[in-house]
Amino acid sequence: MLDQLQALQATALDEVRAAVDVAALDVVQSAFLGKKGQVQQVLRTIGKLDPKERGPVGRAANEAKQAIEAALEARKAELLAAADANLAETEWVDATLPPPAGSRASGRGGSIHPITALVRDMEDVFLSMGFETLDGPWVEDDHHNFGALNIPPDHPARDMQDTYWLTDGNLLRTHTSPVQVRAMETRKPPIRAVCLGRIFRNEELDATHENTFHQCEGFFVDRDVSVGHMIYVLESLLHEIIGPDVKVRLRPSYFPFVEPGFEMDVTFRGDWMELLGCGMVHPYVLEAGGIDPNEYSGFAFGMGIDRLVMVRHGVEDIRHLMSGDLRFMSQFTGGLEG
Ligand code: FA5
Repeated sequence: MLDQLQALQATALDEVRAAVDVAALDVVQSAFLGKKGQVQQVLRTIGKLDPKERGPVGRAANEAKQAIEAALEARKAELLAAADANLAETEWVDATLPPPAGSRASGRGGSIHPITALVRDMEDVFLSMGFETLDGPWVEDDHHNFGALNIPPDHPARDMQDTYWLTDGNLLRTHTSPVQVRAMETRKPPIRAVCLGRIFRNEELDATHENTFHQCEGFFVDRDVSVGHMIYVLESLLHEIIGPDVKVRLRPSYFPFVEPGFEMDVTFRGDWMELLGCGMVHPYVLEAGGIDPNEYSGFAFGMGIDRLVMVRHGVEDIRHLMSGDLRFMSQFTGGLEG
C-alpha cells in the first residue's frame, strides 16, 4: 500500500509539472484530490487494513495529499505569472482595424440613428439656403425659455408646454425657441439661423408624443421679411427631405412669441399630423432682443424632428425612436457609415 501511494504521488507530481494551463491543473487536481480522486480512494480503504498498518498508510496518504496540493499551488502561480508576462503578446487588439466583414450584414454593426441622419440632411439644406446652425443649452433659465418670448410669469401659455423644473429654479428647455433669444443677444440683422436639438417636456406619452424629443428652430430677421418667405423656406425644406409629393397645410394658431401664428400639418398614414408651429416674430420679442420692430421683421418656426423622421421612414409610433431597441434600429442602415 505504501508503494502504491508513492507511485501515485510521483505520477501526480509529473502531471502537475506537465500541465500547460490552469484548466489542465484543475483536471489533475480532481483526478487525484477530488471526492472520487485516487488519494481519496486510498483513504477510504484504510478501515479495511490491519490495525498496525493503518497509522503509517494514513500518514503517507496525507503526506501525498499535501505534496500534491503544494505542487498544484506552485505550478498555478508559475502559470499565472507566465500568462501575465505574455499579456502584451496574447491580448493585444488593433483598435485601428475596421469591423469584421459581415458585422453590418448581420445587423450587429453600428449605423447612423435616423434622427441624426435627418438632422444632418436638414442642416445641409439650411446651409445651402444661407442659414447658419446654432447650439443652445439644454438647461435654460426662465427668461430665455419663457420671459423673453413674451410668456411672462402666470401667463396661461406656460401650460402649453409642461416643464421639468430643476431645484435651482432653472429648467430643461421645453422648446428650441430660446435659441432665437440667444441669437438676437449676439447678432444684428440680417439673421438667418437654425438650431436642431433635443428638448424635454413632462408629457403624457402616445404614438406622436414623447417626453424627450427634438426640434428644429428656424428664424430669419431682416428688412421686409414676410409670411411668403417663411412658406417658401418650409416647403423647400420638406421637398428636399421628404420629396416633391409631400402634402402640407397651414392653419392659423396661437403662440405668444409670433403674430400672426400658424401651425403646419403634414399627411401621415392617411391623416394630418401636426409638424410645426410658426409665424412672424412678435414685435415684443424683437424689442427684447434689441432689434427695432419698425425697421425689421422676421419669421420663426419650430418643427418636430422626430415626427419628420416618422413621415420619412413610415414609423408608426414615435416611442420606437428613442427606445434603443436594436430590432427597430437595425432597419436603418442609411447615413454616412450605413
Ligand atoms: C413650440 O414648441 C414652439 N416653440 C414652436 C414655434 C417656434 C412656434 C417658433 C412659432 C415660432 P409646439 O409645442 O407646438 O410649439 O411644438 C412644435 C412641434 O414640436 C409640434 O408641431 C410637433 O411637431 C413637435 N412636438 C410637440 N410636442 C411633441 C411631443 N410631445 N412629442 C413629439 N413631438 C412634439
